[in-house]
Amino acid sequence: MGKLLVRPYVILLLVVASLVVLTPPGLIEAQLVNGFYASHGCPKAESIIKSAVITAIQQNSANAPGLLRIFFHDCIVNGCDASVLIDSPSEKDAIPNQTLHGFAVIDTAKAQVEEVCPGIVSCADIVALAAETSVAITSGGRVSWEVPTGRRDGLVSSAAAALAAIPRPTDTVATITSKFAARGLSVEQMVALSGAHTIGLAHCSAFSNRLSPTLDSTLASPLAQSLLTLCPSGSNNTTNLDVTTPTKFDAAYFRNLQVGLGLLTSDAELQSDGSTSGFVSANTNFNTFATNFISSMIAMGNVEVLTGTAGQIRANCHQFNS
Ligand code: HEM
Ligand SMILES: *[C@@H]1O[C@H](CO)[C@@H](O)[C@H](O)[C@H]1NC(C)=O
Ligand SMILES: *[C@@H]1O[C@H](CO)[C@@H](O)[C@H](O)[C@H]1NC(C)=O
Ligand SMILES: CC(=O)N[C@H]1CO[C@H](CO)[C@@H](O)[C@@H]1O
Repeated sequence: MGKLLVRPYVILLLVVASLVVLTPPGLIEAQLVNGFYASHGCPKAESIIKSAVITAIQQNSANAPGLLRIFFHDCIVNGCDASVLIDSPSEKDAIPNQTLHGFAVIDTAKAQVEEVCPGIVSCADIVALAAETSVAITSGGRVSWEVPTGRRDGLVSSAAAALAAIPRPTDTVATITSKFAARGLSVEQMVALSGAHTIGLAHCSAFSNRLSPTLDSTLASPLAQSLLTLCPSGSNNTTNLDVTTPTKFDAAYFRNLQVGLGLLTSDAELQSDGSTSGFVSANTNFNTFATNFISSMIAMGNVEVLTGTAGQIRANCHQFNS
């Protein structure tokens, strides 16, 4: 009787033991956790970074969309490893990077954590935390979440890789879907993440393809007329990605798409393409969008992260440690 009871435990123990032995240490460690720095030498890291980002957004509200976009460009190229922050020659040389901004906010936050706990907090985690704070502020606290942390900084940054991986505003839904799929992100997640365009600006060059040589007939007429005035050929003007509530993180972006008020081709096509229009419709509900956006940001934040002893903790976010 006793033997019969013991046996399954013995088998289970053997199975568990062999799994532990056979799993490479890298795989056991390769996971982000909520509040990593609380138990890894910098309990104040998250609060320091959060207040640095809040201060920067209060000083210049354009920092919120700037920081959110930096996180996307970081993760979509070679994973979330702060490769986007490296100075030229680097990803910054790629054309889509030329309008990125908000790097100084990352530097300020990094300087403040370095003062309290030098060499502990990665630039990649600062980028991820800053994106969340930007969303929390612009949503009036309605969209916020615990950001899994423990990323380390990468050792490569390539303009060619950035050019290949970052979706273009003129890409088709199929191309954009495959660029997200290459990072393990689904079409549903891609649509939710595109909702980031509920805040921020685009330059005329990002949507001039919709104005000339022929006017895109899916663009609502009053918007088309104002964009034609805003964007004479060669113009460096900018306009809001969300034409109705440009500074509020809300679901208006998706409602805009349904009535021809998407700004970029890549926005407008989410509505006209049958593989994405259902997700656009679902995300017009704020609570649905908030839930989808949060889970998709966490998924994007996990793309090809370096953890454990991989990579390094950069001393200066702009440069690899020498
Ligand atoms: C789905 C494919 C995407 C394409 C083709 C795309 C493309 C663009 C383009 C062309 C701009 C305008 C840049 C400029 O002219 O200055 C822009 C801005 C922006 N993008 Fe995206 N994007 C995409 C997805 C995302 C994602 C997933 C996020 C974040 C989760 C994001 C966040 C932003 C933000 C916040 C801005 C405004 C930046 C600012 O105001 O400085 N985008 N995007
Ligand atoms: C910028 O936009 C304004 C309209 O808001 C337009 O009158 C002006 O010509 C544009 N400037 C440039 C340099 O494109
Ligand atoms: C376009 O505008 C940006 C920001 O307003 C500025 O930094 C950049 O130098 C301008 N580029 C040109 C070609 O005018
Ligand atoms: C923001 C940023 O770093 N932009 C860079 C993009 O690439 C060009 C060309 O190398 C640089 O001049 C910009 O500084």
